[in-house]
Amino acid sequence: MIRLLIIHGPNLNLLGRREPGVYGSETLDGIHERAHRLAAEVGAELETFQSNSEGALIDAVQSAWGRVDGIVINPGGYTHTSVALRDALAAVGLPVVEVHLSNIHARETFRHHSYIAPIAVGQIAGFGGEGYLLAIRALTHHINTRKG
Ligand code: CA2
Repeated sequence: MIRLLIIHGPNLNLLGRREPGVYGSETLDGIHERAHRLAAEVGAELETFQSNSEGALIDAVQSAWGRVDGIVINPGGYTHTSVALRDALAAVGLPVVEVHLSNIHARETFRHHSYIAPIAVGQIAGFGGEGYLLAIRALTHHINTRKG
């Protein structure tokens, strides 16, 4: 069975409770419920983690090594700032899919650059919570193809 980890960065715990116009009205718990259902369908085991702290996110990435087969990550604002988070992801060497609720390329210029994108298998942006489900499918396919 494939083991996946979804990681959410800062402020994503506020989902569904603030700025629904930008980030949608679905809560993180709602997204997790749908993600767990899909994971069961595609034969994956799913863990989720959210933190507002850069160090805790890096610890979560490091502790994924040897325990999971792939990571789905929405690094939130750290997408555009964190060399350290990118280094951690590169160090563990697991396949990564980067997810953003909003289309970061259609927003302010400072959101166009991602430190994570170059070390990710791919990026999904602009589909709201659905993006995590697309990422689970894409990552599962990627892992199965690589193994097979
Ligand atoms: O679109 C995304 O998923 C982002 O990663 C969200 C980050 C932002 O800094 C990135 O540029 C794009 C912000 C997360 C803030 O999440 C909130 C959720 C609900 C209410 C307020 C903030």
